[in-house]
Amino acid sequence: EPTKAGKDLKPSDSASEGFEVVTKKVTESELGKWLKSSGSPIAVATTGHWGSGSGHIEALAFVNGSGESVWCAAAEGGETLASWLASSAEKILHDAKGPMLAFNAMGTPLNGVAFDTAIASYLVSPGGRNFELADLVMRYLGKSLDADSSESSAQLSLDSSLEISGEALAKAARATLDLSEFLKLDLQKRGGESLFNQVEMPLVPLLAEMEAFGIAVDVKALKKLEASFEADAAQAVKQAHDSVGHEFNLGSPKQLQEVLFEERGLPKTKKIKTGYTTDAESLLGLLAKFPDDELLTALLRYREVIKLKQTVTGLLAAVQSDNRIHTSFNQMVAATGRLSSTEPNLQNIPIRTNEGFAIRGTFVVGKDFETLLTADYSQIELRVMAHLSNDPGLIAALKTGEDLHTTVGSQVFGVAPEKVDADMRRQIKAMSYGLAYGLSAYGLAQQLSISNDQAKSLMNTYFERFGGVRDYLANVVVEARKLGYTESIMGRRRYLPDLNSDNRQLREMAERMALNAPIQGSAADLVKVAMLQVDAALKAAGVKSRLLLQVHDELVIEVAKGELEQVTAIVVQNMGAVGDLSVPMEVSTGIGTSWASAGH
Ligand code: DCT
Ligand code: MG
Repeated sequence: EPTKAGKDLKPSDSASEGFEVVTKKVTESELGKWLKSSGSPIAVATTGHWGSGSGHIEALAFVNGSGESVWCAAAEGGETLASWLASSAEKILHDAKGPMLAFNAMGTPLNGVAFDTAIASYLVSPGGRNFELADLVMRYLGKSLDADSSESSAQLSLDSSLEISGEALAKAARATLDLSEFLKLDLQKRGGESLFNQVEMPLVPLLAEMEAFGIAVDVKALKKLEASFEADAAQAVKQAHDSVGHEFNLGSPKQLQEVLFEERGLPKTKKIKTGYTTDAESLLGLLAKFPDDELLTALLRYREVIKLKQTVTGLLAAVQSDNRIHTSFNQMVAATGRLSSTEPNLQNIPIRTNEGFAIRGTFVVGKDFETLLTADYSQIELRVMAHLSNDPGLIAALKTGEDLHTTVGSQVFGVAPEKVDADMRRQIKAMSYGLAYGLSAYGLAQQLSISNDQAKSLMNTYFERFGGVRDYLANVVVEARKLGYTESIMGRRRYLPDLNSDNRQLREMAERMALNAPIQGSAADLVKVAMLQVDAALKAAGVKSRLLLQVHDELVIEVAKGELEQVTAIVVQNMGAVGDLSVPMEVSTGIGTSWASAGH
């Protein structure tokens, strides 16, 4: 009789404050029998390695609902293991995306992961920095995993100590099972089940798939770009040297201070331990006062191109033998709910600059495909803000389909839309996004280079026209202070204990987060649902085209020959239908053989 998880769980030996698990190595046929009699769910822990869209699993341990355990070497599991992994039999894993990559690469895909304890703990504590199994069981269950297994299961060696590894793995599986019981209840208490089950869990295999696909790169063009940024940097160095009249190290803060504040006699910046700061912000401040200063211009240009060069070098290092870049999407890093990526970090590629355009130009369509298709949401934060605030003016402005910032500008400045000039539009745009990001009047003044009073008065006029937005934002903070958290449209919470801090700086930072978190969190919800629905619709249509990337509010799809029209329709329809907001979700698309030319 299969055992329901939790029902017959033997309480672990709390005296030892560890996990006592009896396990044994099994053959393929023993594994088959054990799995059959164990039912579901089964907690699984693996050892192996993974990353860059691939990986390999060495061994697996299994723990069933009664706390019984077996383990086996992956190579000895045979068809029995493969078919169980591929089946929908419910599995519980900790941070399953890595093992999914590895199993996919081995040709034995892992399906049926019903509960990922890392993902669950992220939703319970989205600001957490550490989602290692050993730390979580210590935090939530007050129990320790043995040192060798807490080393992250990927580190275990199988060579000389097979039995020890099996035991450590079994403990990890048992810890995962116990943790899942705890987190399931905790998620329930926090109303996070549907976000977990409908969004975050289904996203895990999708992200693994996208990482395995990767995106093709024109390596030659990328190397050229690296060389050209190097040349730009060298030129900026020369300009700086020429301007000063002698050589110096642009990377040395000490030499910089001497050149800037002594030799050049520029006004001193903020005092720091080692003299005066030469950070980007203060140099920009100086440049604003001395716009013709060649040294400042060269210095800032140098820093910019060095960063670009590093980005490109990082991209080159990430290219795999298939000439594709397989980034790792991270579901647990951003407290807002947004995805982030590493190796490479795709958010690092500048959006609007020529250099960013050049970098995206080296991401190209793969050889068996016809084109890249990009699709992104316009003004997603402002649409979310309109929906959440229910402000009739902002909703109407978004429904007209006219240029949003012009429409809002015309109302705030009280002039006809055609009288809203570029500068007015720019101010209004900064104002609107500023509100969505919790920007203060001071921050707005800085951004627009206007006085604090001017910024305040702009804000007041804005709020007169859009009172719903003002009331909503004011209420968000009050509510969050009372509850201790904010919530997105789909119930994604952000806990902000500092809202009640005695420290004014901490409190104000928490207030800005409270303003932004529901908007940013809802945008994250919507983009994630869009990914899932686009992916499901592409699969249902049986096309070969596939989702490759998600970055900012954009999806990048690789389109197979002859499928463009169908795929564009699927993408636009599914992205547009997400969320059921009180305003339309506007989607714009572009096509091209590179990510740059597919931009819009
Ligand atoms: N953004 C911001 N603050 C600004 C401008 C932009 O936070 N002052 C962010 C949020 C939106 C994102 O950048 C994209 O910027 P744009 O494309 O410039 O925004 P837009 O609303 O689409 O405006 P436009 O119609 O001018 O493209
Ligand atoms: Mg835009």
